[in-house]
Amino acid sequence: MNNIFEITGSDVKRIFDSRGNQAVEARIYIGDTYGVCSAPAGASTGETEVKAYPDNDINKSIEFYNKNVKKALIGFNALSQKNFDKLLHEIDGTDNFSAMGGNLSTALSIANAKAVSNYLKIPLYRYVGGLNPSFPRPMGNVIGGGKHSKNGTTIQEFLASSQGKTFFDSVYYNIMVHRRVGEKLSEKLKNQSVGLGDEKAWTADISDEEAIDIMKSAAREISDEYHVKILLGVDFAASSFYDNGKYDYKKETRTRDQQIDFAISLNKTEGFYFIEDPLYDQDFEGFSQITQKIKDTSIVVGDDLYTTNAERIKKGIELKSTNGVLIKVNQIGTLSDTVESVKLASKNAMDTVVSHRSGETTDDFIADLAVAFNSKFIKTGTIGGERLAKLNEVIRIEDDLIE
Ligand code: 2PG
Ligand code: MG
Repeated sequence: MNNIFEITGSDVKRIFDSRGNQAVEARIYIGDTYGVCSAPAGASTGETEVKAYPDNDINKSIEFYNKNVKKALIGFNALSQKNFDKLLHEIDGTDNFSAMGGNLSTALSIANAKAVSNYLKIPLYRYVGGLNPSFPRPMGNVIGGGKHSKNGTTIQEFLASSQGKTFFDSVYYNIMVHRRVGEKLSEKLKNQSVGLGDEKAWTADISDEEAIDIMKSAAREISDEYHVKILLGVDFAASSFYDNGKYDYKKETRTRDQQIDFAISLNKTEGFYFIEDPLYDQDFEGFSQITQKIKDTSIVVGDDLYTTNAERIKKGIELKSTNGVLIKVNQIGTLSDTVESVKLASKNAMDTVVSHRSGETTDDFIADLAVAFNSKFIKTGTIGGERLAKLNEVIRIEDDLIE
């Protein structure tokens, strides 16, 4: 080897994600050491995020890798993550990874960072984030609908974030809220079925208003029983029920103004703290109207609005669209692009929220990223193996750092 961080090989294979869909997993080798990463997949994908696979076909990504990437990586210095990610952009040759697919670039990019952190024998959160790690709060999906289940609520996610003394405690209280909500739904719906959606939130044929009431009463009970503050939130994922200027709910339609008022009332009247994607993903001005009204008592977050894209975040900063940014690596395709977005957001006093996707593998890299980025929350579900993989990893990091 000419340099000690020289990439000696790489490998890409297909595995399966939590929905049973195929997912791409990549390995980057530095001698005997390697980093491995598998990419998740969204269902409510943003219009401007990079596409997971060319023509939706994972095999095209694998072919592209075998033909254009595998050889080009050999001998490359893995230590410069920026150059590695630049190389991926160059090999791809388009401005949005449409040749190789954003999930292949994501898996390779994170696998490279993991290879170096393993080689250096330092945890990924330290390698990415340096000396000042901090702990996010877990933000977990308790009731869900939208594109994540059939016949669920129109709003995609009803979320809880317990503010326990430790991350472990907060995860535990979130699970208690999930459990209590399940009991309340079964009681309410008697013989009707209550199931779990893609992210293991409860899903049932109820209205959004009913979901709000159940969330509030379950959270109040758990809060009283355990003496813990619990923040509530929603991810509207509003692009998924936006149609021609209107927002189509199960039983009613809201105009843009009504939708703005509804989002504001969730904070002002119902006390919800976290408001994600309340409008469709082109309405930067509408977001701004909501944010100006509730920014002192809530975090308004752009997910589909920004797609972890620094150019779009810049626009959001100029228009004061939100005070929070959701962060998903595979929306933009590389770790370096993600870091750029996080830095831009943080510099402009916007909170970051590192997030899972609805289709997940057991990869836990978002745990390290949330700690490295000093994110306010990590949004990654409440139960389910692929969700707990991330939460348990933050618990391990907490344990290591406290000892
Ligand atoms: C979201 C995500 C994760 P998806 O909208 O925030 O909850 O969903 O991965 O389907 O885009
Ligand atoms: Mg979202």
